[in-house]
Order: sequence, then structure tokens, then C-alpha cells
Amino acid sequence: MTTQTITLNIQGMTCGGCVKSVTNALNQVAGVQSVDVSLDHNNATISFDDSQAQQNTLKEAIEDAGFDVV
Ligand code: 9UX
Repeated sequence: MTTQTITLNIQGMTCGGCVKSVTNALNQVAGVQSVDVSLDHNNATISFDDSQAQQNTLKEAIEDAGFDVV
């Protein structure tokens, strides 16, 4: 297994509750090892096992939580 770290830019987060929603959504994806969501930077930095998750899986989890990945 290989750990990959990516940063995705997110549109639509306006408060700490949004940060929590995105963080929870990402943590529920199989293979995700760590999540750091920033309201100031409008992004999420995610480390994941690339045999279990893909960039697109992570993007979809964020979108399902109600936010846009840009
Ligand atoms: Mo804050 Mo975000 O009250 O969906 S949680 S705006």
C-alpha cells in the first residue's frame, strides 16, 4: 500500500460546522488516514492508502456532504 497526500480546493464552507461535515465525510471513506480541513484556505489535505481510495472517491464524498470541489 502506498500513502498519497493531496489537497483539494473546496467551495461553500462558511463555518466550523461545515469544516466538521467535510472532515467527517472524508474520514468515512475507506483508506483515509488523516484529514485536515481549513476554513481559512478553503481546502482539505488528505492522506490516504491509494489501493483503497482515489482522488475521485474523496471528491465525491465532499460533494455528497453538500460542498463543491473546484
Ligand atoms: Mo454552519 Mo455549514 O451554521 O453547512 S455548518 S454554515
